[in-house]
Amino acid sequence: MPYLVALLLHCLPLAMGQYDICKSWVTTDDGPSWEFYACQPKAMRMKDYVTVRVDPAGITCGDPPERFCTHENPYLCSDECDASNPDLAHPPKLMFDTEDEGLATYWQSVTWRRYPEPLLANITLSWNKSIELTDDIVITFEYGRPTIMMLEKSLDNGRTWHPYQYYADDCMEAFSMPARRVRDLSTTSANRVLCTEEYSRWAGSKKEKNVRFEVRDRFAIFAGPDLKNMDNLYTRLESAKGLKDFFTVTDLRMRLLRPALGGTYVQRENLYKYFYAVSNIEVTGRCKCNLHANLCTFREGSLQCECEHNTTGQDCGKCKKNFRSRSWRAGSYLPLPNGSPNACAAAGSAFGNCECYGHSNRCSYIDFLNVVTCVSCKHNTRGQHCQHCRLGFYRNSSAELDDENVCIECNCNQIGSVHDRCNETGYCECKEGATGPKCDDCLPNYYWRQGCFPNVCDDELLLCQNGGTCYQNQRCLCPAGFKGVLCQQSRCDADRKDCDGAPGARPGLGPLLLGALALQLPGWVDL
Ligand SMILES: *[C@@H]1O[C@H](CO)[C@@H](O)[C@H](O)[C@H]1NC(C)=O
Ligand SMILES: *[C@@H]1O[C@H](CO)[C@@H](O)[C@H](O)[C@H]1NC(C)=O
Ligand SMILES: *[C@@H]1O[C@H](CO)[C@@H](O)[C@H](O)[C@H]1NC(C)=O
Ligand SMILES: *[C@@H]1O[C@H](CO)[C@@H](O)[C@H](O)[C@H]1NC(C)=O
Ligand SMILES: *[C@@H]1O[C@H](CO)[C@@H](O)[C@H](O)[C@H]1NC(C)=O
Ligand SMILES: [Ca+2]
Repeated sequence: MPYLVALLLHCLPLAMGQYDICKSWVTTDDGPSWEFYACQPKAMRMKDYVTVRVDPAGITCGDPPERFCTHENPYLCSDECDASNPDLAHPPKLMFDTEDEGLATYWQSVTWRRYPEPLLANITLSWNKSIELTDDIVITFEYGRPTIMMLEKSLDNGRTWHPYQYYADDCMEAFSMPARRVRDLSTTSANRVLCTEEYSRWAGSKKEKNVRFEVRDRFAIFAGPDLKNMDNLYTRLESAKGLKDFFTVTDLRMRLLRPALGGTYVQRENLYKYFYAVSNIEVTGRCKCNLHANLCTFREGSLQCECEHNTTGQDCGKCKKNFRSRSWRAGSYLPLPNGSPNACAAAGSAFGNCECYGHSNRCSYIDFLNVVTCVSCKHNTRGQHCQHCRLGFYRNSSAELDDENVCIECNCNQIGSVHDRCNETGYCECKEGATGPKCDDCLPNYYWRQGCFPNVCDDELLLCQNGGTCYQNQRCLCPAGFKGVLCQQSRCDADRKDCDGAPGARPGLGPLLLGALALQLPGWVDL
């Protein structure tokens, strides 16, 4: 019973119902209408929606069956793990079930029989949805907490990972970090990643089972010890850079690096008492919906915000189609107590009739032209309504005008094209000899070398004379005894000793072609 009361008190401030409605029907002087507020879903037990992965393969005990003992009973190794027997198996899902009174169910690793090779295990939790932590992460270990472990988080569904907290019985030795406590952090360091020794020391496996990531202690830096001043916390979350993101995750990973040692050094003669056993991982948080939803539902295997304010997306992270007259913005906790919805607006409704297709949040009236025009068009757009693409960009024909991808960069080849602009289908204007949409190719009879140049020779047309061969259309490789651009000139002219045996052939080309070549090759006059 005392436990239950404590739990209720514990949950109270976070369940207090701030920002829990998105809109209400109100009556004003102009008649009834909707009023909109910033809103967020309730905090939930996130372990109910998680997928788990345990690495490396073969780290879960029981295949083959294995005996183990405990630190309390090191010489009574009668406990058995057997994956093929439901009563003796310890699969990962037992970290997320509901515990019956007094009877813990747990995932268990193999024992440290490969000592001194380290006993390493990763437990990765994925939600495929960004969630905001609202309470401590609590990991419960049976048979002792690891002497070294690390918590990591991802914000992008596991593509990149960042350290979240380090845990060791000796932080300096394990991570070369000084030991710190979250309680000692200040308002400016509330999102610091630190190493703590509080949850790794041996205190008997029954007495101290939990390893925490302290969300509450961090909130308390702003909201006071009982989290009474949540307004201050919300103000800080809104204004302090990176603070909101610090409490946001899509995935968590526990890296277990060294098991409990029972308060002493590793005893090689009995390695069956070293292993990891996790009975519960409690993660409390809410779906991140950018303050545009107060409901989050589990559909098709994923959490999904039920977006209001004419927003859409898994996190309500963009405006609905036809509601993009200004750019999307997250709702704000400020001003207190109801915040700002920053709702998406229907095209044409935002600023009289100045439509900016969602590429600008501002319009301005230009007095001497008597027009209202969008200011600072984003997404490479320009124009009174941000309806054109900037120079060097062209319209994506498969995108709506209010799409962020509506303007595509021309990407004209700098050498091959006349300038960096292109026509409506993305074609650049090419210099002589260049071709292709981006002018990065050469027309036939031209070769590429920092631009397109007309071919000097061509093997097919046999332009190189006297047995010369054409090298990359750029020049003729002449046999000994001949020189000139097309090997047309006998070396005899310059050096009479070489003349013997040189074929006296003269060019066999028709006068027409020779005339053309002469035009192309101004240096070549010796016919
Ligand atoms: C655990 O994950 C980390 C990356 O976060 C990886 O470098 C390491 O190899 C993994 N360890 C195991 C035992 O799979
Ligand atoms: C993740 O969520 C998105 C959006 O709801 C969904 O399209 C996708 O299939 C999900 N992926 C997995 C692996 O569940
Ligand atoms: C969203 O659009 C609907 C019209 O489809 C409108 O009635 C409603 O007021 C809009 N909501 C907000 C928050 O702008
Ligand atoms: C054009 O717009 C569509 C729709 O938004 C998008 O899927 C596509 O990637 C865009 N094309 C380019 C080349 O950016
Ligand atoms: C753009 O230029 C290409 C190549 O010159 C041409 O085929 C295409 O029709 C042009 N598109 C438009 C819309 O003018
Ligand atoms: Ca359990």
